Formats: sequence, structure tokens, C-alpha cells
Amino acid sequence: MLQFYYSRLSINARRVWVTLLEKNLEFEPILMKLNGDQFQPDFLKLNPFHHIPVLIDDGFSIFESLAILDYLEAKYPEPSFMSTEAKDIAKIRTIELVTVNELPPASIVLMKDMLDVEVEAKQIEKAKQTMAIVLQYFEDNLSENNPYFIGEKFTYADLVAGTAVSSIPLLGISLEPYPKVTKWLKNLQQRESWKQTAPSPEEIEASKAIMKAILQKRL
Ligand SMILES: N[C@@H](CCC(=O)N[C@@H](CS)C(=O)NCC(=O)O)C(=O)O
Repeated sequence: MLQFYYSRLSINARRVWVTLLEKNLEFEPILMKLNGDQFQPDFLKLNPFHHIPVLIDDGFSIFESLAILDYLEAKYPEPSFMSTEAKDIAKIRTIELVTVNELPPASIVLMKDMLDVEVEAKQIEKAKQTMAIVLQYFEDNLSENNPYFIGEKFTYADLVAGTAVSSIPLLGISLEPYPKVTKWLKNLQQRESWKQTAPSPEEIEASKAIMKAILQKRL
């Protein structure tokens, strides 16, 4: 059976978790606390960079969430969350990469500010600008009449961007100026996979001490 190393609050893990659920795959969830357990020798053998998510399929171990999604799509193609149209493939890939390249550095700065970890005012300003550019890019790529980025089809663009955008309001950034993004997020929240993987307010609160320790590089 597939083994999935994750944590309830990890956006990088959530995109894999949603994919496993959406593909109706059976898996054994292995919950990591990220309180130092990610540095244990057994875990470092799975990912020398001490990150979750990690997926193991019959002894074959994979890390990097987008690589895991590629693997799951190739090995378990039904239902498919990719397209075969050249322009759609480019759009899905761009949205995935904008999400994983642009959002995390900005999120880390805003998280530091929120958790009272030292960060310069100009970095905060820059992070807010990046958030606004990314959200506007998503807004411009959604339409009034379709539920998802690629029309009626739910794809990795929705899955990857959606799991990340869901947590942006927690950083004090309002989605109100982006009505299409807000509506799209509501569509995603209707999905069973979304409901099942959403962290509760208590879990979010409880994770703050560990997040602060990671951001202060105390772990
Ligand atoms: N690029 C990686 C990022 C993974 C990542 O940063 N995971 C975080 C949780 S969201 C983590 O494991 N942090 C603990 C640590 O780095 O020690 C991916 O997409 O899988």
C-alpha cells in the first residue's frame, strides 16, 4: 500500500493528500510532527532535505510534491487531472510553478511578521506586492462562467494553486479584491477531498509554536 508522510498544516503535503483522495487511492497516512522528527536518520534516508511530503509506493520513495503528483498521474491515470491540449498543459504547469515558486517566499515573510519573528518592513511590503501580483494573475486566468482554471475540468492547476490560496487569508491578506478567486475557492471547498484535508482552527492555532521554531531556525 502507498505510504504518505504528511502533516495536517503542510500546504505542500495537502496537494498530495487531495490528489490521493481524488484518485480514490488507498494509502497509509504517516503523520509527522515536524518538531525535529524530520531530522531523524530514518526520515533523512527518505528525504535528505528533511521535508514532507514523502510518498512510498511498494518500496519506491519520492519527495518533492510536484514530482509526487507527476508520479501519481502517470501510475494512476484515472481520474486524470492533466490535459492533453498543448495550451492547457502550459497553463496548468505555469499555474503550478507560479504557486510553488512565487508564493512560499512571500508567505514565509508574512508568517514571520504574524508570529513576531524579526523581519524587515521592506520585506513585508515586497511580500504583500508579490501576493497581490499572484492573486491578480489567478483572477485574470479564471472566468465568470467556469468553475475551474481549465473550464469545467478540475486539474492540477486548481489543486496546486487552490491548496496554497486557501491559506493566504490566514496571513492577513484579504481575497475580497479578487471575486473570481473567491468564487473558485468556494467551488473547491465543496469537494469532499477539500473538506477532508482542511485544518481546523484549533489545529492552526496549535501549529503556531512549531512554525515559529522552524522560522527561527531553532529546529
Ligand atoms: N519543495 C518541497 C517543499 C516541501 C516543504 O517545504 N515542506 C515543509 C512543510 S510545508 C517541511 O517539511 N518543513 C520542515 C523542514 O523543512 O524541516 C515540496 O514541494 O515538496
